[in-house]
Amino acid sequence: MLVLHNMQTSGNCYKVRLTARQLGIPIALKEYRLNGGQTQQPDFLAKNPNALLPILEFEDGRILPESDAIIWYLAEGTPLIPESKWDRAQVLSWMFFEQYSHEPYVAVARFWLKFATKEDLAKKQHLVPEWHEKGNAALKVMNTHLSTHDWFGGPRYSIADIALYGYTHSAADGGFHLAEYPAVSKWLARVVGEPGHIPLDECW
Ligand SMILES: N[C@@H](CCC(=O)N[C@@H](CS)C(=O)NCC(=O)O)C(=O)O
Repeated sequence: MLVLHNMQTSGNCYKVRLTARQLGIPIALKEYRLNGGQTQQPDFLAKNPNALLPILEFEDGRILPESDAIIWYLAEGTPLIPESKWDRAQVLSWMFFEQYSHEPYVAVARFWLKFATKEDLAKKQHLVPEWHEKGNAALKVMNTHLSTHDWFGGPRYSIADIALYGYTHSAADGGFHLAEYPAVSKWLARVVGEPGHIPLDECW
């Protein structure tokens, strides 16, 4: 069976759990503690020298890192990746946007503001305004797109929506005000209404 090396609070790991659940793909979880230091240990570094979760481990020992690559792998050949060449490119375009323009600010602000100790946050406090400025810019781009589209990767719900949902739904934890983005708020509700949706904290 596939094994997801997972941290329950991580939106990047949640993307994989959500995709697997909606596709009915059985996966086992190996759980890591937040701030537990396990990703720095030699046994983990042998699996992912980049020291990050999630990773997907195959029965033959192959390892796939990077949340968006993992959900692409799981969703290949399913309705969660559109068939048309243009729509597939749209899915990738939004997934790259998520990794470059959204996650580094929206997810990082959430991590430091919600999960870090006061002492650790104090060392990063000077970065909070930049995280908020760039995170809000990403939310504005999403809101503009969603003002004229229901979904990100073409005419249907896809892994582009899952990739962006991973941290957008919990953006308030990072000090973002989703009420300022009404089209994003409506899209979040549409995502929750998709068959097989599970919340981030759902036990496996
Ligand atoms: N681009 C990577 C980012 C992964 C990432 O930032 N993972 C964090 C958790 S969300 C992590 O493993 N941090 C190290 C740790 O917590 O030990 C992805 O999308 O998978």
